[in-house]
Amino acid sequence: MDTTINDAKSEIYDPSRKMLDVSRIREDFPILQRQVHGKRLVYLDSAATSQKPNCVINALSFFYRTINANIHRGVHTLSEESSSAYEALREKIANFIGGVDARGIVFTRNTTESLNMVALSWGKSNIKEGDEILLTEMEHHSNLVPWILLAKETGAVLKHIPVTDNGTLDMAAFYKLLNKKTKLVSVSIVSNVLGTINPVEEIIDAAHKNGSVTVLDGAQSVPHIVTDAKTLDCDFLAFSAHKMLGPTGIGVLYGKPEILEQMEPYLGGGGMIEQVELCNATWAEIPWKFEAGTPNYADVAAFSSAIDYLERIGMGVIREHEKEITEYAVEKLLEFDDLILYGPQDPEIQAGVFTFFHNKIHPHDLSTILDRDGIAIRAGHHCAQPLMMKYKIPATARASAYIYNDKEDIDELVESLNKAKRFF
Ligand code: C6P
Repeated sequence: MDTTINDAKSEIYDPSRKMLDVSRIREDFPILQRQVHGKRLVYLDSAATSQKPNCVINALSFFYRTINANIHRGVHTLSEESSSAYEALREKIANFIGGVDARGIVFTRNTTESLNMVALSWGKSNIKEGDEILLTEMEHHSNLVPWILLAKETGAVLKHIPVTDNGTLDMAAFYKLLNKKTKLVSVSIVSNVLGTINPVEEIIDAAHKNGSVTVLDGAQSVPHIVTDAKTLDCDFLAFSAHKMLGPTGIGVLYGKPEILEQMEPYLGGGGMIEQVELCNATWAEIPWKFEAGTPNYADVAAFSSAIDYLERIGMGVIREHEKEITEYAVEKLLEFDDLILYGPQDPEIQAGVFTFFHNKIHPHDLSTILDRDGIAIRAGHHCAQPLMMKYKIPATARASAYIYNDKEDIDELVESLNKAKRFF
């Protein structure tokens, strides 16, 4: 597998600048060598999906060229190699998120499917009329809609922790909302709109003391900050491979094994059974009980290379790098008197997500103008319509950073924003 960063963390991270050697990292990402409208691609849309390094692209091709066989369904060499690659990633993921029990790692398609699985399986057996499900106003639709569906079906009541003016959770309100009827608390660790890093340790601790089950949406945290499910002691954690250099179509649901064991499967079919008769069936052990049908084992093999890549850099170092970019981007964006910048504006509690609204230029127009300069940002409601309604805006523009971005990318963003202003 080729990657230029090897094992030399110190060579790609400059502790005095607290920045990664981005020019070296960029060499590993073929897409970043391309031009858009004749300009260098400045990719500032990693919160939507990350770009892929050569080692991930090559791992997928290597798998199909040399190993490809269905898993757990044959005893020939290829099937055994394929099965062990698949199971080895389960162990790797378990270590990556803090050394949890690998029996708690279920492969899904994405964060969305992982959260739906909790609602459909755990939720249907444990939530009844009048029970309360506590969410937040800053959740992505993936952590709202599964609970809306469950509430409609069971008669449960949805409650939401409000977001304060500086884009953080109103913790005083959280303590008031938490009560004996609260059966489940489900919160994103990092908001995909505000970048806010939520105090999830405190939330989990209080929820557990209250007897509530806890779910963390880690879609925007697992790729960017150390996310230790063991220390956090969350009951469930959901995330997606495609936001952390891995392929699309692979997600993870971590669940505490003792909870997963009590849950019913939510999909039935091959691979998830122990014994099937015509009118009855028993289930496989966890985690296989939740993996019906042929899984996406080839992308799992490629995801393994993405984890290796991130680990070679180090998640702590990645966070330091993004903190520097956050501080710089916030400072630069606040210089615009016609932009509203959302989020905490504090790198200590903000990941590299910068959402803004220009008082004259619609976010879609802004994004189109930036695209002419080769700059990719996202415009829209970011699958967080309730938050848009709270701010009374239809959409925002959002730039988001990762390991291949540096301050120069922020400078280009700022220059292009200034150009857009002159244009309008
Ligand atoms: N947010 C964004 O541009 P999936 O699509 O299932 O991999 O991830 C869903 C999801 C869940 N929670 C959070 C906090 C997220 O940010 C996302 C994905 C992308 O913001 C695509 S909408």
